[in-house]
Amino acid sequence: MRIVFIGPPGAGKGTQSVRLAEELGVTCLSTGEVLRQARSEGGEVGRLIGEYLDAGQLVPDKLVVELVAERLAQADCEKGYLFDGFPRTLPQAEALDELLSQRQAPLELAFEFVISEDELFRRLSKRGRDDDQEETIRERLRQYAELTDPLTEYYDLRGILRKIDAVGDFDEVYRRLQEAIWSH
Ligand code: B4P
Repeated sequence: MRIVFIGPPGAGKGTQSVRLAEELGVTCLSTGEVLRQARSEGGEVGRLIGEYLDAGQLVPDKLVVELVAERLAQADCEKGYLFDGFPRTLPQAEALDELLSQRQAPLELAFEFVISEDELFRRLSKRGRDDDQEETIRERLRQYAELTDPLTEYYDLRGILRKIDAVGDFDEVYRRLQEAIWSH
């Protein structure tokens, strides 16, 4: 299967994607993880990426799309994949469509994680990653509303959007994802 997860920071995309990808036997790709890894490797690109992450801003589309294109070309993506946190902007969604149309393998499902801001703050302040400071979380939420939220309409118009209530314990949210997949 070919799936993308869309949702605000802290909605639980990363938490759910690993288990779901394993159950479906597809490759799980988190652009957040890929970017944090690139930062930890250092160098000019790593330093630049780190600046965006620490400011709670999205990394420029061109850079992210290049990383994803490289990853998609690897053999393990042939069996399907689950993208966690990609695409995050309309240009990224269009670039992904372009890459997939070359492979004649369009996306099948786009899950939108729906959750309140209060719950997001509660979760992220408990997690305490470098970019989980209050001011950075606010900026990430602002970027989400401005740049990522419009993607839901993009996928809804195609009939592949499924909204998932992301409030509840881990197993409950996971069951909702499974049900949406079974009824697909
Ligand atoms: P990501 O790594 O994608 O992380 P996230 O949005 O903060 O969190 P996620 O939704 O995965 O939440 P998680 O499961 O961890 O992005 C980080 C940054 O990378 C972005 O801000 C951006 O700068 C950059 N980036 C990534 N992709 C990009 C792209 N395509 N373009 C440009 N920039 C990009 O859960 C959060 C916490 O909640 C955890 O502690 C978890 O334990 C807890 N939790 C999860 N589910 C729960 C539940 N059901 N109940 C209670 N707690 C729960």
